[in-house]
Amino acid sequence: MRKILVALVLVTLVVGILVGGVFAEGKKPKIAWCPAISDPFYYMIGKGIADKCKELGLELFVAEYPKAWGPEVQVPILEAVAARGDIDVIITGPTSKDALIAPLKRIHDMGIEIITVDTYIGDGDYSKPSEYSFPLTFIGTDNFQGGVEIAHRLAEMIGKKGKVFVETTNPDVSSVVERVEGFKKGMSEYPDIEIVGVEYCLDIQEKAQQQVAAALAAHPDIVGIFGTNLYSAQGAYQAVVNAGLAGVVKIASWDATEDLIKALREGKVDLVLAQKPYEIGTLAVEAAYQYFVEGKEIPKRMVPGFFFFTRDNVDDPEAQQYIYRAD
Ligand code: T6T
Repeated sequence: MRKILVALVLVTLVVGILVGGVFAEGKKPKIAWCPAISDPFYYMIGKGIADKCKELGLELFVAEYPKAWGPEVQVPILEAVAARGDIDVIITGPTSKDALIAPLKRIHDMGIEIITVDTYIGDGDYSKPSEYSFPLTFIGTDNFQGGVEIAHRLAEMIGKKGKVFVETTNPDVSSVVERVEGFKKGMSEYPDIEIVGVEYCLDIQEKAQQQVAAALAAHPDIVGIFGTNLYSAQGAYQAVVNAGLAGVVKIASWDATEDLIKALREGKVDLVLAQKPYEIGTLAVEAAYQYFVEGKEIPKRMVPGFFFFTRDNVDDPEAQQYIYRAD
């Protein structure tokens, strides 16, 4: 009996050491970065991912940067990456909160972990069981809050009265949907401000420009415009400049591209919200490392902040870090 007990203790110890050892060492995951689109914001996320992978000694595969936004372009890229057979975790920004659930689930079922950055699937709450709660985490800006704050700042700029217009990208993309909702919520506090329209440019700058030009023609008394992402905002200010209304129509924009920062300096844009894409990228890789190598539980949501550029602070040395520069 004693011998059996000793043997049992020994077996338990050996198994414990083995399991503990595997856990402590962990497997370094091979990461795939699958951007949602080719734009300076996504390049900055990619830069954060690449730098952090280098620092942590992780292998990285970078998929192509799609030229257009949408599931029809994104899904085949994701599927090809999954089919490689050597990827442990895919970091991606789903281009639709609904249409990407099934394709990402199929990839997850192949044994590949998913981290969503910038945009989420479903309602983005991966902490409660649902058909879309399988990703490890969502890392992105508090878009609703950003929209609320933009509304208040734009309201101040236009004297809390008049017509405003929103140029955005798609009705099924979590990031911009929240920005518009936050903006509407913020504007609901100003009874003398009317939102005369919301248009969708599908992330195509020329379309944004045409839609804003049409809105200005239909409502010549528009005094403010919110462009919810870089292509919407860049198209919006160009339409306003072409209409000879620069400075008259106030423009609040999202995403600190060099183009928008220059436009801010030149008085063609009045406010720029900068997200923190580099930090989003580094956090995603850290999460993968902690999960695979350290066996840690990952928070289901991580929210880097944002920064507002105005003409008053645009040249401050400490503000320069927030400009998207992917060189
Ligand atoms: O605004 C970003 C991103 O946050 C959004 O989800 C899509 O558009 C951008 O990539 C800018 O083009």
